[in-house]
Amino acid sequence: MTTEPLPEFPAGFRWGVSTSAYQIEGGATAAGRGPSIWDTFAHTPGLIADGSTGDVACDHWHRHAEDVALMAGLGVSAYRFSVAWPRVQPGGSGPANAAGLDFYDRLVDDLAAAGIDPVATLYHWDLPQPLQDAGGWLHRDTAARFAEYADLVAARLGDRVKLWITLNEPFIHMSLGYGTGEHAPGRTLLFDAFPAAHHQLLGHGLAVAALRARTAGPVAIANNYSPVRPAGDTDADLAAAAAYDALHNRLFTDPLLGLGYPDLLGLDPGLVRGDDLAVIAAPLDVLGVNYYNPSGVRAPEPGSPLPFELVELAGYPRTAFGWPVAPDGLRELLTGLRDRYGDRLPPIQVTENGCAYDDVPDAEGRVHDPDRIAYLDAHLRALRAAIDDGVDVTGYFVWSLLDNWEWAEGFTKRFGLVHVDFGTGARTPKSSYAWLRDTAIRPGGTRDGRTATAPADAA
Ligand code: GBH
Repeated sequence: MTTEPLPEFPAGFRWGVSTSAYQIEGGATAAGRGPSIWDTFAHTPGLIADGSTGDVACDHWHRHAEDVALMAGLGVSAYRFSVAWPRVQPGGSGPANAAGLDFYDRLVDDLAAAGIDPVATLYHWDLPQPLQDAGGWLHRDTAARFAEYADLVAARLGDRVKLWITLNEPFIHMSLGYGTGEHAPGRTLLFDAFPAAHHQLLGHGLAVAALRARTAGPVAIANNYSPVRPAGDTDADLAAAAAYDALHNRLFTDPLLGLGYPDLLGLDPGLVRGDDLAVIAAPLDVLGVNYYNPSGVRAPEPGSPLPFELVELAGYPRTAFGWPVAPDGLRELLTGLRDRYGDRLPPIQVTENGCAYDDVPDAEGRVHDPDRIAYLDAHLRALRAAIDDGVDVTGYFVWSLLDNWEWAEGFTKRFGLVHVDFGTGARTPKSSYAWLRDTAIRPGGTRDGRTATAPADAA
């Protein structure tokens, strides 16, 4: 990390933190919530690294007021959370469960009272189990169900949410949930998972229409991107890299921005009906970009079922997850989106960026996480450089506010600015929390005139 002060960000730049419902809430059966595919998956022995579930997670269901105070103390201007579909429609269809929506209603009011913009993601992978039983995202009807659910949430929260995000990372949901089976619902269909791409996109487009009918927007989707680095310069490596780029970076974004599906992928043309592509290409106000790391790709071994093989990138430090720390990839990704999509590209907000480290409290109970500070510092410099390159980036959200339940890794990967003791639920701001507050969000206590109000004893 350099000792140069962070460059200034444009006036009005949105500073935020991100979380998702199943990863933090707990309250698995509270107020009429039904099971989601992640309840089913986590409760299946052998699928989660430490055998844990999200039944309690960070107990945000009971501790949300404390968590809003932590955000106020950090000085963020926005909070990205997700609404749990199985709280709103426990059966996946039909009228809203008002008691489930009450929770988000209170949360949104508490955020507004703290001067924090609520940014609501409608779907962060927690499909109501009854919809999975009917085929999940392989089933076209799930797209229509999603738009009905979007309408119910918009009817209740539409007057106060400052940015709507339809789907989180549909690529990861398709590939790990339906392709490789590492995530719920645990299907292993490889390239036969494509219907889960098309139906998520269709659901997105129908939900955009529902949100436009009920609210003033603005509306976004959050995709994850990974710049692709070919392992060598042979034609076979370059072809493999192009195939992986089309799959990871373009399968969702090309149709969203009106270019139709990339042709490299052999998507079954029978999937796409009528005006589906026009529905999917409904105008977006913001593109949400989640960035973690670039991908190394080489030509597959003969006989491989995939047209590429992922390889470790050499020469980068790694997080506790083993992911390379490559801030240059963020600048490359942002300028690459601008170069590929030009005038079709709406303003970008980085809706997730962050890292897992093995953070442990010291003898005084303080949690020092210099690696996370270095990670955030480097990625913010890369982001600022992309703005200088002319890319319109209007916000940045750290993944995550809290250490939380990291999907198949259970509680073994800590991404938080705030340490969570998963036994007691106790929250302890890490040194990165104070660093972000004092260095990026309001250097010198002044940048946006915001004053930290709580908690007074933050690290
Ligand atoms: C996001 O997914 C999710 O939205 C969020 O819920 C989750 O908690 C968070 O990130 C942290 O995982 O190149 O082999 O090193 C992230 C999707 C997929 C991004 C795997 C990084 C790296 C694999 N991730 N990828 S590798």
